[in-house]
Amino acid sequence: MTFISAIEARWKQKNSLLCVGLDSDLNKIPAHLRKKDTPLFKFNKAIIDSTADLVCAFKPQIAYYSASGSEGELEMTIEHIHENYPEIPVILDAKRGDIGATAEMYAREAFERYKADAVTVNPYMGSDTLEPFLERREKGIIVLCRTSNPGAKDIQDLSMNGKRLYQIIASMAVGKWNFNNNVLLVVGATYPKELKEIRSIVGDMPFLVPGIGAQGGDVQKTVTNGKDSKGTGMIINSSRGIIYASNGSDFAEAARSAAKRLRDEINQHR
Ligand code: OMP
Repeated sequence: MTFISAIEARWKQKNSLLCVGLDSDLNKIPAHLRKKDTPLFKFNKAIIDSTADLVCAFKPQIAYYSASGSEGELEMTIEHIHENYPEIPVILDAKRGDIGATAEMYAREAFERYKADAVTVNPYMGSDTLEPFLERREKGIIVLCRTSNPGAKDIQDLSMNGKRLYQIIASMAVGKWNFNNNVLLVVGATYPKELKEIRSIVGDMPFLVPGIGAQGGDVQKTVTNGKDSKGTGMIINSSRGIIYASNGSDFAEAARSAAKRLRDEINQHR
C-alpha cells in the first residue's frame, strides 16, 4: 500500500484528519519519566497508545531526537507504531534537501534506517535534489510550499513573472514532480488565504497542515479553505498542543482528550 492510500484509508475508516506530532523534548516531558531509561520512547509510547484510534498519522520531528543523541529512541518509536498499529502511517519530519548524491543518503536515512512512510523535503535546491525521494513511489514526499512560520513570506512570497514562489512550487509539485503520484504539500494553518489559493492550483493533492494549537491557526478557516473535493485532503498536525496537554502523571489521558477535541472540531467544519 502506498503512503497516500494508507492516509486515505485512515481518513475514511477513522473519520480523522488529525496527525499527532511527536516533538518530544526531554525538558518538557513529565519529570517522573526523565529519571527512566529511554525517556523519550516511554513518553512517545504512552502518547501513541492513548491516541492511536484518533489519528490518521503520527509525525516525529527528527531534531528532537538527534539534538540529544536519542536517534535510537526515534527508531524504537517508529518500530512501536509499525508493530502495534501497522495501518497508521508515520511521517518523518526532517525537511531534507541537498545535491542528488547526498539526498539519496537522506532518503535512505528516512526510509531504510527509520522506516518512515513519508518525509518532509525542502525544494529550494531544485528538481534533481528531490529525485531520490520522488522515485520511491510507495512513500509520501511532502514538499514545503507555504510554511506556517511568520517569516514564511520573506522568501515564499517573492514574485516572479506575476507569480509568488509558493504558487510556483505548488504548480511544479502537481506537474513535473508528481510522476509517481506520491507528492503532498506543506501548507501552514496560519495562512488560510494561501491554503485556499494552493488548493485551487493543485486540485485534490493532499496537504500536511501544521500550525494548529501552539502556533494559533484557526481550525474552522483551515478546514473550510484547505479541504479537498471530498471533504478530506488534509493531514492536520498538532504537536505541543496535544503532547504537552498535561505534564503530570495524567499526561497520556490529557493528550487523548486534547486529540479527541481537535479531531471533533476539525470534523465539525468538513
Ligand atoms: P506545534 O506548533 O507544536 O504544533 O508543532 C508543529 C510541528 O510542525 C513542528 O514539528 C514543526 O517543525 C512542524 N512544521 C511547522 O510547524 N511548520 C511548517 O511549515 C512545517 C512543519 C512541518 O514540516 O511539519
